[in-house]
Amino acid sequence: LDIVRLKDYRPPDWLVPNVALDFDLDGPVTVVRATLSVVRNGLHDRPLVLDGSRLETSWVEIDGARVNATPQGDTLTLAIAGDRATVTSEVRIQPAANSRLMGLYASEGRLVTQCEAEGFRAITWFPDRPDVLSSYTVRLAADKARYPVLLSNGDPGVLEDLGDGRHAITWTDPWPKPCYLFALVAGDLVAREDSFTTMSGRKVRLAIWTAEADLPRSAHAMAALKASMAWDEQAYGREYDLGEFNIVAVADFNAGAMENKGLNIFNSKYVLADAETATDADFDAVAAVVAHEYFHNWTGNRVTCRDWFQLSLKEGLTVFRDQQFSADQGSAAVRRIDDVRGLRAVQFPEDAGPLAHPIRPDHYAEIANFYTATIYNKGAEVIRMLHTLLGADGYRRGADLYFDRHDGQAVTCEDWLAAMESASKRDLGQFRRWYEQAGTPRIEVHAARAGRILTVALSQRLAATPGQSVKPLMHIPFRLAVIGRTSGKRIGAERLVELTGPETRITFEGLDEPVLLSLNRGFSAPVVVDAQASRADLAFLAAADDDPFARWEAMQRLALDVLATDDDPAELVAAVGATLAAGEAGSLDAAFVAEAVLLPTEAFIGDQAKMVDVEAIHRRREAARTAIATVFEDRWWAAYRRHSGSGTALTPEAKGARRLANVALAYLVTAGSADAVAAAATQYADAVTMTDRLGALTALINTSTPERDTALADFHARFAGNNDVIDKWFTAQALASRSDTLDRVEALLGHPDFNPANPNRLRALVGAFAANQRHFHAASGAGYRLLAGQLLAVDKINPQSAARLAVPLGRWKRFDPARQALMRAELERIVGTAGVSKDVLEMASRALA
Ligand code: B3K
Ligand code: ZN
Repeated sequence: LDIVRLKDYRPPDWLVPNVALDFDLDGPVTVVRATLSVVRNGLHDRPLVLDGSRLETSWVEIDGARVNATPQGDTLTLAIAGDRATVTSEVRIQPAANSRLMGLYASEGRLVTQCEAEGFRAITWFPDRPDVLSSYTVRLAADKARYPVLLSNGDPGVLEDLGDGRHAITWTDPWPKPCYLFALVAGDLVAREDSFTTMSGRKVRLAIWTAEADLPRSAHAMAALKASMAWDEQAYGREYDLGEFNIVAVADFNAGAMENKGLNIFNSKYVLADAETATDADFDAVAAVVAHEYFHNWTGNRVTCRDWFQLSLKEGLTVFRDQQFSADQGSAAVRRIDDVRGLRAVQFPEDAGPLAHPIRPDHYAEIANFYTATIYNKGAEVIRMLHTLLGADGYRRGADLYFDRHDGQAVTCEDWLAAMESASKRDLGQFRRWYEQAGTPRIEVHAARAGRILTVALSQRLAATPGQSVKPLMHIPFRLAVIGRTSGKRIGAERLVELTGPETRITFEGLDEPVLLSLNRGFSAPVVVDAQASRADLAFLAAADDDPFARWEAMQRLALDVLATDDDPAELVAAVGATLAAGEAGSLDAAFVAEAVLLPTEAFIGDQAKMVDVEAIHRRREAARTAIATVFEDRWWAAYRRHSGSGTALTPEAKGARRLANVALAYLVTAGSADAVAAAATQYADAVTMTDRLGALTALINTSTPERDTALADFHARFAGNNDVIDKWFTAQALASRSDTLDRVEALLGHPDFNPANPNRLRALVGAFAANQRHFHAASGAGYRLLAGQLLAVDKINPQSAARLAVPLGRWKRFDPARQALMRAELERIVGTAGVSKDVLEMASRALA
């Protein structure tokens, strides 16, 4: 494997201020003519080196003269005499045969592009790196009937009729951009149109393009787009900068969406939503992704990355921005809990295993493998910590300065930090380590009481990660408070402590009653907290902590403590009862209650132990679930009756009610009465939202009842042809804990609707199955074999999709020796397979290390 290293970064030898692209899109072969104006960058005599991948080159000219240019593998080297030249080339590419979904490819008969990170080289010869910024003029010519809509970045010219049943249009993007932001779309699409007037009074035309049948499902995305545009003006002072903004929904897409300048291309899963087909979580995800891609217009596009090691510069920042946006739109507390749950489910294990890397990595073989939860979600936590340390005003001044200084540039994480430092006058020297060091810090907490004073000692510990054995101390903002053990009230103000040394001591004075610590409030830092607390104290905090995150966390800690043993879960059951009571009394809202009464997942319980005991975790968790279900059966019924039937409204209250009703229904079915199964079947049949229909199906999925089979069959028939919904049908079965799950998944691999070339479908079945701890980690190793087999098959179609499937096998160190051997054997089988892609080879060999 060729390794690319940050320390080898050199500015580009040649710049490309202008690009003209001419696409002839008809037929199985697309002809691409590119005209690059190239300018020597600095004093040197090096040639122009262009990147290309799988291009069939017809000819190359320098200043109008043909040159005998022979590509060497994926590069084309051109000797240029002067300091500037015009380089023209013609290549042929075959989008219909492109199953990698990078570059130009076909999806349901439409032509679309995906260029980030290195897809542009599959379209034409070009210095494919983000620090080469160019102004683009793009002409698209195609058959009118097959490709009635022709889109690219920027502003459109007039549609020309070419007279032979074909038409053409030229798009001009006034904003220089790296080639990874180039996009084109051609096909039969219809638009939902709207407009937005910016803060300076410019009217922007908005369009969301979908297949005709999907048009009604784009209303939510449009509303989210307008809300995002307004929010970015108000929260960051950032205004949109083109006359139009287009979003296109595509069925086959490697990622969630892509922020191409003025032409965002989306995985249809993150655009299309209506009550019948999308859950409340889907609605929220659509809004978050629409916002995320829109926010990239400033954090990513106007200010872009110098090189791909800086990926978190745009991704961590933009995730933080979309999290801020989502928190402002609905229930901030529940959003925060959700963000943390996601971080812990994916990023913490990544940071604790062989695939750990800092948010700014310093080497990679295949950059596509670094679109990780660390870059995105830990990256967002790092930006959030800056926001916490600098305060909202200091942070905003820093962001303003960053945009002022770097508009139109390709910059580094260091530039972002330098702007934050200048604007706030704070020294972020030690804080920079968050960018360099992998691993989740642990904070050990010890408290000692003397009279009315409580002294709290907080020490940080950083475990070694691959390639980083010695870890200098971090700068960690840590929020904490004390809660009176008698009064149940917070005593004094919350404190924000900056942990910079090995140990930090703080005191809480004037205490008149016993107290408990409320730690890492709001999850102020992405750390693991090690603190002693009795189960009784955790139960108390779960009822009394005034910080919603810390309150939820107390219940999680209590559950983890109980589920780590074979103890009677009575204390946990009682704490759930107290939370239900607070909900009944109206002192907690339904959305929060629903989150708090859910037990941690089997995977997360496993993450707490040195060695995951798959069977014991399943057994204990089921026992606790059953106890919670049966002890409170009447109250679950009461909660269910009170909260179900909340219609289709998308208010936080209605969403919270649906959530709690479905949690209650799942507990009721677990308790096992025939009435509960009947209620689930009725809810399934009468549902007016996907939240309720899927909630009922999920509640039934682990039962062995005719109602389950009926609902599953109905779901498939009812939503036949709707890919996003059929994905849910696959996922529900892959996540089931029923003992026949592995056989079911094997059978589903042969289902006519299973298409591993579609990344969503692959993730819905195989990706979901790998998250099913009990069955993926079956002692026989059958789960591992299934995954590796799929990975190897998909690698021939789409290496990026395949490489992602290696991640779960990388957790082998956490399992018993027998499972370790089985998991390693599959990784070795993958690494030993001839012709395996670079993407897969890098992931599987890192996972083995
Ligand atoms: N920037 C894109 C990343 C897509 C690249 C996948 N290899 C999506 C996003 O973060 O907005
Ligand atoms: Zn992004």
